[in-house]
Amino acid sequence: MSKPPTLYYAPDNASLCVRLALLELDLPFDTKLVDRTTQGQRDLSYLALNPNGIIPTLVTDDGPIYETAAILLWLSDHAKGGFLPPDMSRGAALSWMFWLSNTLHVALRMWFYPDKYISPDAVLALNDATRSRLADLFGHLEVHAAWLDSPAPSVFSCYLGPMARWAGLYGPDQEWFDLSQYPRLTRYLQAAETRASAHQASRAEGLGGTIFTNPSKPNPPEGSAI
Ligand SMILES: N[C@@H](CCC(=O)N[C@@H](CS)C(=O)NCC(=O)O)C(=O)O
Repeated sequence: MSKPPTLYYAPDNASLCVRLALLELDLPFDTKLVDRTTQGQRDLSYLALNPNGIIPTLVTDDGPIYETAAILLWLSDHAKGGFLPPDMSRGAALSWMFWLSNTLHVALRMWFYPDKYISPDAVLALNDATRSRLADLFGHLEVHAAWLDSPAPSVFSCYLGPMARWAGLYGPDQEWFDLSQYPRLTRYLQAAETRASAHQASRAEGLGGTIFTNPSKPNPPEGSAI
């Protein structure tokens, strides 16, 4: 990367995953706020970078990159030594990355934006189904993700930390998520939130302390959250 990339972000949005990775990899980068209070993600200038109209986008020497998982993998590909968990095969890494993106993140989006998935009269039923689906998915992770036992930062800690954070903070029911049910995940998140990258991201986006294990609503210096 010859020119520092620019992260189009909004506080506590999926751009947080990318910010954490850039900080963890100690890469210089610029930021541009996408102001969600004015639907900045729908501005023509932003749509020219990311026609999906969602956050994040990372503008790089390779052009604009969108989709959190794609950006994280791209950063890993360009980092010296990569940014995958140690001793993990490329195949296993791709499997888990797609699971985080295609399965867990999609279920969270259904929790946050049910109206994008179903007609208004069926939203309550979808919320009930999604709550139980999310509990199953966090349970699946707890049992099957052996990489949770390795505290080394990676694309996974940068992606999963914010997703665990949001599970308890946003959506129609903010009491349901009980991290204590998942001791392996708890230890993993505790290690991730004590890293300098988490403190720096917290300062930049007003996230408070214990940003993954006991999060509070953000108080961002600018912009708005989900
Ligand atoms: N699959 C996308 C999802 C990103 C996403 O959900 N972004 C949210 C913020 S956390 C967003 O832009 N929401 C605004 C909207 O949907 O209009 C990715 O991984 O980048």
